[in-house]
Amino acid sequence: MEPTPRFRIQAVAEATGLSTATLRAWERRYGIPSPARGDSGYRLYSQRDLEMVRRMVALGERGVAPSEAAHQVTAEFAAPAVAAPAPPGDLPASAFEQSCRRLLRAIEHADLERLERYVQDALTLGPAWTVYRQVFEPTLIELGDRWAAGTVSVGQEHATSQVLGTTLRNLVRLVTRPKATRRLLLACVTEEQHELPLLGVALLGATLGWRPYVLGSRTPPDALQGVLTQFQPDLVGLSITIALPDGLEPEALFTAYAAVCGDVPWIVGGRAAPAYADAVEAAGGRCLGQDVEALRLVLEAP
Ligand code: B12
Repeated sequence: MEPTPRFRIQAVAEATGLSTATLRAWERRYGIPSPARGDSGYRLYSQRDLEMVRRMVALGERGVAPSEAAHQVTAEFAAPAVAAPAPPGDLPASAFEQSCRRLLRAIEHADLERLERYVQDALTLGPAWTVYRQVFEPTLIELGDRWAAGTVSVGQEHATSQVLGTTLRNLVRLVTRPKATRRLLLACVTEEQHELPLLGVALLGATLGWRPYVLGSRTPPDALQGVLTQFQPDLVGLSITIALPDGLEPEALFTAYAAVCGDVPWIVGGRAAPAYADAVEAAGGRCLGQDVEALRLVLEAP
């Protein structure tokens, strides 16, 4: 988990629904969390600090007293999810890292049965979103690097995408709360085939109480139009992983998406999104790039 401090207390209060006074009180009483201090002495929380606060809130909602919750959170955040023996001659690996290695080994050997089994095993390591961030995401990134280096074939990449894609779709379905009412419509921009990142966004949305609808790859503005009236989403998310094809004007493209979305707010994210931030914002959308924490704040806003 990202240990670098970067959130001010107000942002953490907004992200967790707590008052800044409660955050300070928990810090004073239980040392949870212990944020770093900026140059002028203000508190700077890391992603880990934020997760600790969220865990305190979740335990509180289940009726656990704050002092008891504090003990539990301290213990949970002190150790990896599963104590794993250190491989000889190597640094101790967390259960998440071990899981990534196992998945990559199965991919290397193109052993789909093992891959499916290891994916299922990974799901026991924590909540769906945590497993996605800690295991599936790093595995996918490493897979891409190996493909680029020529040590993994397109077939291995496709097979992995199938297994993870199916798993992620199932997770999104399982995590979506039956009473979720806020609708999140997700699509890849025109020509974009990378649907897996969008499934990650859907999983975070479902985890935070949204009802995601994933249209998937290659969704040009007119294709989006057809479903928008039917789904009536509260938010539209567009994903862009690789650069737009030559000859496709970003300004024209995002203006067309804006026209289709009408009054519905729309956001754009993904690896290649920052390159189009100006065009997105000029058309009235919001570009979040790869910043999952910014996405979380958008999804948690009332
Ligand atoms: C799986 C994969 C494929 C699969 C996709 C299958 C599928 N159903 O999705 C297939 C085989 C189809 C494929 C095709 C190609 N791919 Co490919 N692929 C990947 C791989 C390995 C994983 C993608 C992934 O899931 N990443 C992990 C996710 C979690 O990370 P992420 O994309 O950053 O997403 C997060 C955030 O960005 C954000 N986010 C994403 N979308 C959105 C949307 C909103 C609204 C918001 C707010 C946030 C947000 O949230 C996500 C969750 O945390 C990547 C490697 C990589 N580093 O990503 C290469 C990669 C993206 N592919 C690459 C390439 C080159 C290609 C191809 C051109 C060639 C090829 N490999 O066959 C084609 C192009 C197809 C096309 N026109 O789109 C390159 C791109 C390099 C570049 N310069 O842009 C990469 C980086 C591999 C590499 N290291 O070189 N690919």
